[in-house]
Amino acid sequence: MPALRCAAVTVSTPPDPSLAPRALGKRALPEVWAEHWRASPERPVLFDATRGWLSWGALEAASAAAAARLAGAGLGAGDRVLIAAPSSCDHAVALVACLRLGLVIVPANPGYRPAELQALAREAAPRAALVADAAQAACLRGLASLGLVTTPALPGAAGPRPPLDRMGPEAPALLAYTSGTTGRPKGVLLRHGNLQASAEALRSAWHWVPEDRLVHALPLFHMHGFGVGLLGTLQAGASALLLPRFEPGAVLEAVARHAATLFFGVPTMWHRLAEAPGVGALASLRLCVSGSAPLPAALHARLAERAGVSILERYGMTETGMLTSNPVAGERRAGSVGFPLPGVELRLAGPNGEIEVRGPNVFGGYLDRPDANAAAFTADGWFRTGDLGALDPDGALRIVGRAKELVISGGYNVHPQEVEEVLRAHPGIEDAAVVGAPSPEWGELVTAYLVGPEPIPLDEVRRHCAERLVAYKHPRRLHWVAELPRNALGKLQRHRLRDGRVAPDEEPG
Ligand code: MCA
Ligand code: AMP
Repeated sequence: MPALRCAAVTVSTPPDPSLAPRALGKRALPEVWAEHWRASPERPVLFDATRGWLSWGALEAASAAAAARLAGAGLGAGDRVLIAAPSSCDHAVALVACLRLGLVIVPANPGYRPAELQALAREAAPRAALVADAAQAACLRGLASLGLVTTPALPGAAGPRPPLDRMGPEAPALLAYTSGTTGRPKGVLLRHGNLQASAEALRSAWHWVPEDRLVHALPLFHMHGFGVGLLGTLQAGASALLLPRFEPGAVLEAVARHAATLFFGVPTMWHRLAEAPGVGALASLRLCVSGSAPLPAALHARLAERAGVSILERYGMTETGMLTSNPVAGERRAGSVGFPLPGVELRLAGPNGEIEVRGPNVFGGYLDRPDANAAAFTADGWFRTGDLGALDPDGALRIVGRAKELVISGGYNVHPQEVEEVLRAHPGIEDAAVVGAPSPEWGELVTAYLVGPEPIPLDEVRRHCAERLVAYKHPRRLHWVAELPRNALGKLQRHRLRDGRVAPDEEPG
């Protein structure tokens, strides 16, 4: 039996009874939204530069109208809709409409290249796709399983108002794909109850109140921007400004101009903000949160020194929503991801301390992948995160490593095998290995080691990757080597490349 150490302490109890976590995992998302739009239809909820402020009442009306169009196009509960677009009010309204109608959202990166998008669509088999980019729409049109593709407006004519807000917590809500290690993407199916549990736990732990206003500069197609930023805002009855992209000046201006109280970022964003002129504007925020990748202790200190803010770090995953957080009231410890959130059980297993979790926020399994599920869950039902942890004496969790082969660059996950497959497909490359090299700005920088009969120009390698992979997966450093380190069984030893134990023939291009 492996050693098990459990984190018994949960993140601090909220001071106010209205912040106590309610019905974790037991309600569908729209149930609580309806309370907000009935109670305060005039209050602002979402802003973008095109639409200005949308009130809760306007969100209800716009999402009902969008749902009517989706229903008019023949879509009904359980149908999957692929959505790929930059952040905007229209995007958020489409997401809310899907969830109210019982549709299952399949989020996609609007920067995916045709092969990536088609692989995802083949696996997810959506009945419809809402895609902002014309080239992406064109590459989906050929797929027989898709009923319709519209770009960028919602499909169909506005029909009669369909039945809305009828699902229970077990209804599927989100099917998010992770690239996976074996070429075939894995579908993470999250139910309404899973998403509600995570959003409600954050509302409670972060003392998220209707008066809070978030500057939201994260993509809506990942759990951080969608599950934490958007669903957290809606769960709390609060408001958010949606920025189409992250730019430090625009964030700082929005904080000041709109009297914001919250900002959530990945460490790369915090790195850029720390050096931005006017970073002191962050001091007016009630809460600054970092997640998706480790926040270096030096960056934590730099932000304290330059902006007077103590960043709160938290930890989560697509499969589980949010898992742990530093306390809002109390020490926000640099290098620690804090304590389990309400409803989350956490233990460290085995000699390396792999983090295993359980709770109403945790997904039920990868869609139609018994192989992957057998590996991902223990016999007693705990989900293996693939992250390695250690507990401080007071129970606070530190992430000390990863059991999984993964590079996290600027908060985006890059699976080395996926990039290696693309590199090996080039006729001038015989073998390739991809690792993450430490980078103060990106956390890890995608770095490729190449073997070939003779080195081809690195620009040609870059062009090859750019055609096939979204920009964040591109190797930023390329090295030719005589051979790749492999063990006696021929297995690639990536750690030897990461440790710099293989000398490159050529310096980074
Ligand atoms: C953009 N580029 C990147 C990245 N982002 N390259 C490597 N890693 C990246 N993350 C490319 C650009 O396409 C461009 O390529 C070049 O790098 C420089 O672009 P730049 O303008 O500097 O970047 P940016 O557009 O400002 O993007 C940086 C960013 C972005 C804002 C930090 O990466 C971002 O939004 N990251 C957040 C990802 C996220 O939401 N993750 C959450 C996953 P070229 O020069 O070729 O044009 S959910 C998760 O992890 C769990 C649930 C959790 O705990 O949150
Ligand atoms: P994703 O699959 O995109 O949901 O990414 C989840 C992974 O991001 C986790 O398994 C961790 O490896 C990593 N992660 C998220 N938050 C943190 C954090 N605060 N510190 C270290 N790693 C993190």
